[in-house]
Amino acid sequence: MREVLKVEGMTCQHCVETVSETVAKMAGIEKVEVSLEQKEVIVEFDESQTQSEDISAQIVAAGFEVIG
Ligand SMILES: [Cu+2]
Repeated sequence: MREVLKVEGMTCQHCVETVSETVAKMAGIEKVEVSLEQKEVIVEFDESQTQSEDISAQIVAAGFEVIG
């Protein structure tokens, strides 16, 4: 499953790395790409192991805002 999340609050490359690492270490994540310019997190994951809500929750817990 591929999902594009709109994420607010990323201001620099360090934020991008924080979000990437936070998502990448979750179970079931196959691929994660973060675009600072587009304010997007593109994630591919195994739906049997995680849900987009769980991914959003982890991003929020890391200090960012997920829109929608
Ligand atoms: Cu930053």
